[in-house]
Amino acid sequence: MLGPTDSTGNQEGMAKRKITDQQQRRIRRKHSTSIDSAGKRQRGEKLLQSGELGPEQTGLVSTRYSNQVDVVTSPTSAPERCYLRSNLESVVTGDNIIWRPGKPYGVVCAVQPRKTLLDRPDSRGKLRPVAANIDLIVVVIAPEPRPHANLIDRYLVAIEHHGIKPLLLFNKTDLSSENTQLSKDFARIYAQLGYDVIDASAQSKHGIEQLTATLQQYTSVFVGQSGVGKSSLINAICPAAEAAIGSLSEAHSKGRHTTTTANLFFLPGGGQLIDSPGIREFGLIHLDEDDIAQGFIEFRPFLGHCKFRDCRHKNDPGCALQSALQAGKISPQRMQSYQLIKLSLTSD
Ligand SMILES: Nc1nc2c(ncn2[C@@H]2O[C@H](COP(=O)(O)OP(=O)(O)OP(=O)(O)O)[C@@H](O)[C@H]2O)c(=O)[nH]1
Ligand SMILES: [Mg+2]
Ligand SMILES: [Zn+2]
Repeated sequence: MLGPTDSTGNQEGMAKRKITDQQQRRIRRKHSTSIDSAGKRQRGEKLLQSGELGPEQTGLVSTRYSNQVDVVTSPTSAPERCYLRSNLESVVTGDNIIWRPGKPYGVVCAVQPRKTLLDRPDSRGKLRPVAANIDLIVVVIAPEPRPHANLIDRYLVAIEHHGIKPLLLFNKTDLSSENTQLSKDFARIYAQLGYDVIDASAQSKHGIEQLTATLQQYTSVFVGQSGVGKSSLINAICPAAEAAIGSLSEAHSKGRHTTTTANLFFLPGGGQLIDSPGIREFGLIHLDEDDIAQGFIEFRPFLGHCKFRDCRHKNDPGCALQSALQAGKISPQRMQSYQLIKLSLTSD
């Protein structure tokens, strides 16, 4: 079917003009957003010079928006919206900052050094920080959906690489399914490797007290396959957080908010939780083979002891990892997982 023609009856001319119009619109939009963000950044500087702000104090970023952040100073304080000083490169949820309060807006003046930083690639593949100072990642596992050792190991490698403490939470202990035994076996295997493991059920509330007590000491995040019960667990620990997350993602999909990172919540029993759907899935981005090997904690004593420096830890002569495997110090399952993850790096 032919498309509409312009007044001269020339289809080609119409197509050309259409592209040009579209391009012009795009240029106009781009131009206006850059003016917009530059303007907002200048507002931070103007406020600083205005003399209307309160004295410098410490605070914690609870939410990052495109040009502003919410800052909290205690578990009970209301979030205060702040502009950023123009020289601040990146400020994310979980950042400890120095700020000056003001009505209606304060200004963030400096970011304190970070203990840890989670990042993920944006739509162009560039790594972007998502959340700072997370010191515990709770990997949620359940009999349903069926757990996979390789997936658990991928999480652990990424967590080890970030220098964050992992906790394996085996949820749905109330459930009896054909994978219940498998889930129990995994709990035992990872506990033997030295990982902290908690059995729990968001439904029966078994283990929730122990989880709450553990979370008290940390700024944590929940990760894991869809359907394992992350939201249910968060809800069991802190109903306010889950409700807020729900309403926020709803608002987000309607385009009302421009939250680019995640939200921080104070847990009623102490501790902080950082959450957003985006932060729950993070991959093994930008890891090399050494990082992968280091991510298998029981491999560490043997690394660097292979005969050849470029040992692939497969059939190579004098491989310290293969010797450890023969001696039963490394399980065949974890060795297989390691080789699979290495393979996936080259095919990613
Ligand atoms: N039997 C049982 N079911 C549970 C338990 N925890 C969660 N569920 C159920 O598992 C399903 C998924 O739970 P969610 O909390 O939505 O899982 P999620 O990990 O947040 O999933 P995504 O948001 O998709 O990543 C729901 O039907 C829950 O009711 C539990 O402890 N026992
Ligand atoms: Mg969920
Ligand atoms: Zn080797």
